[in-house]
Amino acid sequence: MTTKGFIFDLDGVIVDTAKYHFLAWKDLASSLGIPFTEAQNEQLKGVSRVESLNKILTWGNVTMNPEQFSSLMNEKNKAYLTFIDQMTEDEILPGVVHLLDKLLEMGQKIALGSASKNAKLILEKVNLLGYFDCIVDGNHVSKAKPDPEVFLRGASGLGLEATQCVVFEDAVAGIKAANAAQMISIGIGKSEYLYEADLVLVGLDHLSDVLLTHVINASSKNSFKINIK
Ligand code: B16
Ligand code: MG
Repeated sequence: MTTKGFIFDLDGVIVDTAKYHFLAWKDLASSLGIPFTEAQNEQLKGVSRVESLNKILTWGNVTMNPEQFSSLMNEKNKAYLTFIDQMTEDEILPGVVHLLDKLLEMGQKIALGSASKNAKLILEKVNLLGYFDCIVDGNHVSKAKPDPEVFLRGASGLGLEATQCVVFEDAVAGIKAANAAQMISIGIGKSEYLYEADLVLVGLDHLSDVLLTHVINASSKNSFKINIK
């Protein structure tokens, strides 16, 4: 059997931490008098912490000096970590553990490719860290998704070519990054947003054994697309 590298995004694919980002950003925004909605939070998915704060300040038409900016970033992260601290295995999204077990059993390689600087801590909290051969997160990249850097580093960390890798992603920018890296891109969420992905599933629990076999045996991104049509 061929060996592929399976690169997982974290928030929106393995766990739903977006709800905690929302609560922490909402508190911070309201302390600045900036309204912040769940729809705006959607636009922060997959976006780095710095960029998220930049967006919120732009929406609220608020400017500040670098010291204030950095202190708000710390404040938001402190609030976010109080939620992360309470996380347990119960918060792992459906189908994740089953898929990870299956990949392990099949001798496939597994990596994380996330924008979060808290990724390792979150994987520890939900007891999944042991599955990952390589972790690339917000601490290791200089260019955010849609730049392919995070996934290219994941491939090299696994000792594989980019074309031997598959990405699971819930954010449009992440799908663009996977495509730019020439990896098979599997969108997790709604096809109305993730239409650039090679395949879209509502959740990892919808990845059937037949589809997984197609993914593993695909000789290229293009042949995968043709085979699943
Ligand atoms: P942190 P992902 C992303 O995670 C989140 O979707 C995004 O909302 C967040 O701003 C970003 O991580 C940075 O997170 O503040 O923990 O460094 O989807 O790339 O796993
Ligand atoms: Mg995500």
